[in-house]
Amino acid sequence: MAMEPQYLDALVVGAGFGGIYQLKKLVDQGLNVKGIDMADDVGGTWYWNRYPGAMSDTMSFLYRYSWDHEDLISYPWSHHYLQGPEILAYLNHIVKKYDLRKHFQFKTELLSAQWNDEERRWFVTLSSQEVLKVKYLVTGLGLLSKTNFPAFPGLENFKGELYHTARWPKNTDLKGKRVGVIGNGSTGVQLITAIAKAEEVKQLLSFQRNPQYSVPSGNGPVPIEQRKHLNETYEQAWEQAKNSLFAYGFDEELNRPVASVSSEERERIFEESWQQGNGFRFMFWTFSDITVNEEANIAASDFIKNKIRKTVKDPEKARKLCPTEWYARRPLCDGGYYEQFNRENVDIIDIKNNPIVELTSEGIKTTDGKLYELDVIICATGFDAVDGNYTRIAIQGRNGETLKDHWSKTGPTSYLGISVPKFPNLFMISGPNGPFSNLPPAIECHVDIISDLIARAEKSDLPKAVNGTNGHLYVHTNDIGVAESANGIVEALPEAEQEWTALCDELSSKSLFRRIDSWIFGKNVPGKKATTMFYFAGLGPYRKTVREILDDDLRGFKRF
Ligand code: NA7
Repeated sequence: MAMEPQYLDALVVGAGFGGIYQLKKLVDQGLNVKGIDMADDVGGTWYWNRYPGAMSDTMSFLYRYSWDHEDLISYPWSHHYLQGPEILAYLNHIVKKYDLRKHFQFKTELLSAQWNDEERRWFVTLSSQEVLKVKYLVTGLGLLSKTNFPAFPGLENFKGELYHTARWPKNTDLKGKRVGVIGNGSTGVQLITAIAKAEEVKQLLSFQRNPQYSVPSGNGPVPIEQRKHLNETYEQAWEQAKNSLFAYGFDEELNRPVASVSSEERERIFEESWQQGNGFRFMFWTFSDITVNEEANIAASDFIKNKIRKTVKDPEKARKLCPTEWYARRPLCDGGYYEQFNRENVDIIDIKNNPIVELTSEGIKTTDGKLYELDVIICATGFDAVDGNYTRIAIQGRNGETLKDHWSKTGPTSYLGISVPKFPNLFMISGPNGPFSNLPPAIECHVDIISDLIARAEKSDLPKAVNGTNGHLYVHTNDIGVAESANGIVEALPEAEQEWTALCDELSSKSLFRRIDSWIFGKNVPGKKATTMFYFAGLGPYRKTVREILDDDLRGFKRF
């Protein structure tokens, strides 16, 4: 039997950094709102990515919300970086502190959402069989959330354990096992380092297609004095981060091309950064042109390759670990990745020259006819990033067009990374062409904008939902005439989306990142349309631009 629809002001999808903050904001704004997540608890990315070594590579003091000063100065953390479980604990702490759990419904998936022009609401179907009618649909589905699980032939034949890092099961035991890891991006590098260091596995083979550039993270305990100083200057620290390009806690170098210094000075600057640690710092604090100038890029790559050769004792392993592409993927850092290959039980299998042919019952077979016998295969193969979670759900705007349809010709697009024409009152947290930066402050910025847009829509007097007899909050459409109301809608104009898309494209046009097949330009998943996925001018300029748009009576949006 079909369930009675439940009327809500807003549905927030996702219980990660974005969903938690969005829910809090809308509750604070007096809306009746519900949050859902497929997982059985909060955490989003950090709920799913429980693989050994999972860590944020943003400094701990900036990998959190900025809006609770008391919490910022009192919540404990010990190291420069946070491990996955610490981030989960932090998010749980925030949910508890603000009593948000009661608004969330877990193990619940958004199946479909259809805009209804007559009622001016989203009709939403959930996996729980519930049907909701909501004014605002806010999606915090995660940039890196839908897994990319390559369809290797024979996947089903492997009789050992087969995992994807972003669906890591609880209580996995790798002791004494022969483990193969496919993929060596951010995740693979962290995983390989952690598993090798734990010294539990019998053998660890990294099935590597393209070697990556990684620099030390510089992780370690935070001295008490440093924390004390931070607590005294936290507001300035956020101010700096939010107005910088990537919000990683340093001022990016904007005026020092590699060619402007002597080779000795260049080495000194690279070495200083290497000693200090952090991938973003190495790429963006040292010089201003590593990602846009070929010679500068080669200088940085050569520095890292020399470090690899010095670190890895076996020349053949070192050769395999030295990248051959531009240094133009998301910058990585590690806690001793290259060092792990000095262990006898850790090796690299070059699957660029000898690709994987199939998985057999025993392990992985490559084109050179070799069969690598394994007990566990771990796919650290990344994500169908940014739009992957949107195109798998039927989100239908005006005229029945889905987001997938809308994006089928151009690739994923939006206005400000938030709003899409013909999808009224749909607000994406970190949608396509949002700012490329440390995620929590970017997410926070999106949530603040969305909350502002919703507050403005609310001012246009849509009737408030009322308490129903069944305990739900709902509105009787017929009683109070929602269908007749012409207010409360915010929607991007098509030309605003086109201009924003063209701007994002232009901003990345000179970047060497575009020449690499990575998720940042949608080039990591077979069949996916390669396109610009981010606004690359930085978080600071993004925030300034958005502020101007909001102050200019919502330029690029229509309201009705
Ligand atoms: P990434 O960065 O997309 O890395 C995925 C890795 O998996 C990378 O080494 C890929 O090789 C490899 N891969 C993907 N598909 C295949 C197939 N079919 N065969 C062999 N190898 C494959 O994902 P991560 O999870 O590491 O990181 C994603 C982001 O999360 C990261 O940037 C941070 O922002 C957090 P390739 O390089 O394409 O040759």
